[in-house]
Amino acid sequence: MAKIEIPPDHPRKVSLETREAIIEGHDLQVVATAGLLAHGRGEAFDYLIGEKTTELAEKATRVAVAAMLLAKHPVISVNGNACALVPDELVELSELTNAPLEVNLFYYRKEREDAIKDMLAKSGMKELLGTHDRPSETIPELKSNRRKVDPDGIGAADVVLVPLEDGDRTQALKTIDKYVITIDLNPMSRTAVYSDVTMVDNIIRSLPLMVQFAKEMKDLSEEELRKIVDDYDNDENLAMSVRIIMKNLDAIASDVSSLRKKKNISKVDEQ
Ligand code: PTJ
Repeated sequence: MAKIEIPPDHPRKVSLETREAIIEGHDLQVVATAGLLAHGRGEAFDYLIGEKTTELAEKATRVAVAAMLLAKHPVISVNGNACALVPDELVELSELTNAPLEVNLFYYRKEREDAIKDMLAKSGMKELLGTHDRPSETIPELKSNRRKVDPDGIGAADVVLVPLEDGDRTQALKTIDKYVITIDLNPMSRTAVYSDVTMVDNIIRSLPLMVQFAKEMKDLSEEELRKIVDDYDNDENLAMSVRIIMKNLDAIASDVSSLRKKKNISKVDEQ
């Protein structure tokens, strides 16, 4: 399918380009069809959060990186959406934090696993755990395809980064005592609530920020990293994220003139 050209001055350029990356990923079988729906839900929450990294999300990102740097065996779980949107950053973060990449799909098909492996290889990935030709073990608490994990990866991990997850798996990973870090634009999702650290941010912003922080923080002492993690409260982070959404909605509802202005601007755009 031909990629559409988005004019450089289009007011929704970033959002449309991200959508194109997901569609292209779907054409390549990297993204599941349900991944298109998941992306749409993410877009809606991103709109509500203001389509930017909030101070809260920035703090959570710092905590997430500190936990990965402190971990004995961190692992980054990769699904179709994450791979399609930030393949380069997944590989870079994996190298910076010594966290292997493990493919773990809800809608498993071998063609998808192969397509994800190819896309990550193009971004410089050397090894992918969790593939069908590797040994596997199961998370007994889980019934979906995600129950299969790599014994050298998630099976042995103390800290797992699970971006854009479904709630069941985060809960299951918690019951087997993993420290779970996630990226989820919906602060009310089960994944967001059950995780130890939730970056309420778009993965297209949070992964590059994780890479930047991993570079900046890699020489911090264990004590300094531990303090960053210990001072953090994820429930507070989620409650405040919901408040940001309410504040944004309240600002729109109380400013009728800005809505009228927006409407007039769109009329001019259409001419
Ligand atoms: O590739 P697979 O087969 O493993 O399937 C991946 C999906 C994403 C389809 C699967 O994990 C799934 O169904 O996820 P859910 O239950 O739809 O949850 C995805 C969550 O990610 C939702 O809470 C969305 O709001 C959120 N989300 C979607 N896009 C983004 C996002 N959060 C951050 N950045 C995004 N770009």
